Amino acid sequence: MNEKYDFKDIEQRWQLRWDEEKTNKVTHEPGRPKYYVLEMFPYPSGRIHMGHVRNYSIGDVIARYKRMQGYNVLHPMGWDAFGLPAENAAMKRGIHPAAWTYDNIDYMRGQLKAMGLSYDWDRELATCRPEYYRWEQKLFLELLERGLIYRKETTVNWCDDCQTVLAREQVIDGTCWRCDQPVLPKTMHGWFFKITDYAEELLSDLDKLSGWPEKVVTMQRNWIGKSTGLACDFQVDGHDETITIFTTRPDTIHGVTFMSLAVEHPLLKTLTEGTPQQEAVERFVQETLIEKQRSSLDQEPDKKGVFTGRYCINPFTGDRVPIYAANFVLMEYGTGAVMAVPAHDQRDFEFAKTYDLPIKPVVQPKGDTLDPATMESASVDPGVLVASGDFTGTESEQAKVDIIAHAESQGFGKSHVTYRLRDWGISRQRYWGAPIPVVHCEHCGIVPVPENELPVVLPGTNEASGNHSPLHQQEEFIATTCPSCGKPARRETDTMDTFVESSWYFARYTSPRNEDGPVDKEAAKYWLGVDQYIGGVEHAILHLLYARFFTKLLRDLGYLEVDEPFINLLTQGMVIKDGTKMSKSKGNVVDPSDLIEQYGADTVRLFSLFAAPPERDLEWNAQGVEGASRFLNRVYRMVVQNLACFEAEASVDTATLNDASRALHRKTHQTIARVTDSIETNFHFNTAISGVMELVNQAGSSAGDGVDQAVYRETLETILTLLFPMVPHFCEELWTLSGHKEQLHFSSWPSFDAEAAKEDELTIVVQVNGKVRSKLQVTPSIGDDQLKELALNDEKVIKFMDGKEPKKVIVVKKKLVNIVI
Ligand code: OVH
Ligand code: ZN
Repeated sequence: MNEKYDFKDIEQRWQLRWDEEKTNKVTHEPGRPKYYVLEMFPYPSGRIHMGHVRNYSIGDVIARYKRMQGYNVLHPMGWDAFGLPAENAAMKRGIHPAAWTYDNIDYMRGQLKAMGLSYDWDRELATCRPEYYRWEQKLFLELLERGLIYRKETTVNWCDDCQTVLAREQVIDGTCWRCDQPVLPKTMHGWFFKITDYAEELLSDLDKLSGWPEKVVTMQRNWIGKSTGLACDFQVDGHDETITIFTTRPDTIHGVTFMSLAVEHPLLKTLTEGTPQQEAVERFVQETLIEKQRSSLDQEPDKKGVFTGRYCINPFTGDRVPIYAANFVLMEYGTGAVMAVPAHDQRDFEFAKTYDLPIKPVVQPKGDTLDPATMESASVDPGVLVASGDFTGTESEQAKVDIIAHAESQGFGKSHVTYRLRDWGISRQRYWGAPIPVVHCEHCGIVPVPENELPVVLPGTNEASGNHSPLHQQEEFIATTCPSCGKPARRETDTMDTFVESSWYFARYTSPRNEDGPVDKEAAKYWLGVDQYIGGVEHAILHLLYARFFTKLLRDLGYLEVDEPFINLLTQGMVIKDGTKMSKSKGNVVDPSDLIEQYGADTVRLFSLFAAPPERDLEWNAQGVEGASRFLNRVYRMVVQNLACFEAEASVDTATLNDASRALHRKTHQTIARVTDSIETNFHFNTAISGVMELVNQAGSSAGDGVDQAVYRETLETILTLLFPMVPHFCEELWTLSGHKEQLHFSSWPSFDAEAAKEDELTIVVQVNGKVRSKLQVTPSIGDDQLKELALNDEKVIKFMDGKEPKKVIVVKKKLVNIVI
């Protein structure tokens, strides 16, 4: 018998067998309980990294564990294949993004297979294939028809040198991060998904996500950012226009001392046309627009503004207040008009200080009197209303309600809800993405590509040397005829944000080869929602929100029946080294393939599962991998040196066991309970593994004690079964070596015998000065110190000690504690 653990040979053989026998293939079996476990699919970036190893090891343990519990488990894998990195890499290397992507997929698939992950590879998908994105195009058309997608003009950051749109963070001090040329505002058309139509449901359905980390739910809630408040009309003095404001602090409305309008506000022009102020306002608007373009998002500009020469009337007080144009008011939020209450809003406060405008406190926080002359900042706390007419004396929360009701009854305002969430802009002026399936016709406008002409294939992907410049530079692609009038027309050249592909891939996996639609409804109904989704916390907001949104869209289009895609979510921590992220620039990257080469996949899996609980960061350490390797070698030797025990009965006869056998039998059942419990409570594989390690120790140390062979067999089988989800090749191999015909893959998760797991109890007599005063029931494994503690804290003992300090405590093992006072 080979007593050395030859991981290379073992892993290759089992991987080949799983491949050939399609061990992990899964089909829709109506009536059988299903379990869908999904890990976030990777970008085919070139090689897998430790973050992937961790993510996919966690997912694989769950998949295998649930299979052993009898579930029909769906565990698929694929590739999030479109996107900018492929285009940049292709540019750098002078190859086609498609060639680069497909090469990476082949290489990374090999790496994942070398990890022994139990995917149903027949369901593999790559989002850059027309077989995938044609269905995305179909969905696009269906949503377009329903008015859930629209096109609008927006202002973008444009670099004329690079001929590209820049993201906010690519604009550095008003210049392009790549070429240092000034960035210009440019208005462009773009496509938008109306996610705001679903804002309320995306918010309220967060309550259904009890299987998500609270932290992620909160992040989503804040991102959606619902606020309820008052929309209220202020009449412009001496003019027929009214200005509608939105405020979340209607309780402060009696403290309004001026009005601020965003520079984009349409009324600015109307109100100043032909007045002496017109020129000053126009100049300010122009300056501010340019400045807005230059400044970065995270830094607030100094508050600046200009008086319009106009006043408006506060409908609550009749006060006449000046109207300003101001640089800090955003047109995108609320109505672009802000009732300014400097006493209770910090931005308004700063503005009032700069322009010497009055500050009028109307909400007094408890135990405080606000004096405008000495206030150094706005007071934003709740309190009791003062100087607020009929509302004086009301608590601010109540006042909000009362004031909205008053405005409604008088007809100048109403309760209004706004969201921070904006519609999702999905247009990219990039080559490597899914083409948007519409045509622009001079006569007919925007015309959808007819369904039977889908997919609109990304050109140039068939030859390695194909043209991969952005579509707006590819005339052969652009020139087409109008599907409606037949005259020459131009194809849309934007491609879709790659987050669109990842918003519905989990649904496609349920019927990945379906040729009749994006999903097969029956398959989707059987498999969805995803019972367990696992991925990095960096996707807590956007990806998860978009996937939730798409689920609701697909439901409303009649494809799905679920409201939410992911029932349970596990967000894993980072893999770090020396306390920081692994990165090429820091030169601290550990390559998983090197580790697999040196130690084998099972050791790498075991290490990544053992080193930390999944939700925490995992600090890389070389000793940890060594330790995992030593442990597996030890178990390997233990099994091959004790193969004889597998000839013993498969069941244990508890009546005839000696002490060592009874103890090992007990430990075995306790370990089953502990491991199961660790997995069930938040997938704490690290404590599960510790449990198995203890059992291995006990089995090792009791080998010489004449242990019953049936007990030993039970113990070794339990160790292999419990470890199987984590180190599958290793366990399958030893399972076969020990004479089992059926693979562990098809075995059941062990159940534990509560009777067997119960500790024997000993009765210990406690004496005080030699007289028996109490008795204790304890487990046999208890240590002397623990026993002394118990005795000294026993109620009866305390009574007889009479408050005196013990002089001496004597322990007689397994029998007695004598306290001398
Ligand atoms: N395709 C998207 C994606 O994130 C997912 C879509 C569903 C949107 C790994 C590292 C990184 C690390 C360690 C050593 C070297 C370098 C997780 C990096 C991801 C995700 C999947 C796929 C990484 C967690 C952060 N991290 N820890 N350690 N694709 O290929 O980037 O969050 O769950 O596995 O990752 S991906
Ligand atoms: Zn036409």
